[in-house]
Amino acid sequence: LEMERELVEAIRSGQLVLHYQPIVDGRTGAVASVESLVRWQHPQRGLQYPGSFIPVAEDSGLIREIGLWTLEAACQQLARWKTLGRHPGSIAVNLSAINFKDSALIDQLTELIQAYGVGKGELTIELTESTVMTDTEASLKTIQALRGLGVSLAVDDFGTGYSSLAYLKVLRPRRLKIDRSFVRDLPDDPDDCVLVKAVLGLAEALDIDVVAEGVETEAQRDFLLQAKCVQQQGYLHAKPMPPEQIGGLLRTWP
Ligand code: G
Ligand code: G
Ligand code: NA
Ligand code: MN
Repeated sequence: LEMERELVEAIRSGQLVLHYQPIVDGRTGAVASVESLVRWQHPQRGLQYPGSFIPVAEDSGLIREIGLWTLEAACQQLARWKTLGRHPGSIAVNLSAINFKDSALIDQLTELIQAYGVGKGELTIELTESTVMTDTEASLKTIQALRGLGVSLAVDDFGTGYSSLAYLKVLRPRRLKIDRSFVRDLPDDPDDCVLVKAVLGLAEALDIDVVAEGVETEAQRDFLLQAKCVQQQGYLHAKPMPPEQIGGLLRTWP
């Protein structure tokens, strides 16, 4: 309850910040797009990571405000970068299942896109596999509405939940992110090698982009490149960083 009260204050007084982790072309290191990750700049305890407060926000309902705040902050940052002649490709925002199932989401996004001049494909919503793969009928409606707004869908932590391949075909996300637990033991674990290649083959057949998460070593990077997984994210390439640090790495725009 103490934390709940602090979180309300944090939202109100601007203590939440977004950091950005690049998704790069593993061949060149060039930034292909970015993922936003929320942090809480706590006045006493310092920088807090989402694992310490997102679950509290989900239980208390505050996640609705945080979800809207992150979407607006990301759209604002996108517009700022474009004004500065930089472009992140696409900004991904992580949303909780509660946000995805919120009937206000599409109206909120419609307003933000208008207010900040967000172009088609410039905003991506990142959701866990279990969020999109449960209640698929409702999910499909929301995903179609997102698509209509030019907002892309990325399925996060792919492989850790239960995925029906049939639903993947129906829901057609723009991007799958292979969970880092499958990347960690590459290229030594033959099972993981086969799994990663299988996901890549499946995604190619369905025309879905793949991002490998948690790339920490050159051996992982090189295995993935050989398997034609070009888009990579992880500490080998870049850690999450504040917007002023990443700005210079973005491609010039227009
Ligand atoms: O930033 P970090 O690597 O600690 O992120 C840990 C987890 O928190 C990840 O699963 C990530 O998806 C989640 N997360 C990060 N930012 C946000 C956010 O803005 N909203 C929600 N709901 N989850 C987030
Ligand atoms: O669930 P999600 O994929 O959104 O989680 C993102 C989290 O993963 C962030 O907390 C980020 O700091 C972390 N992360 C990003 N790259 C790496 C990596 O190479 N190794 C590890 N262990 N964590 C990473
Ligand atoms: Na994510
Ligand atoms: Mn993930």
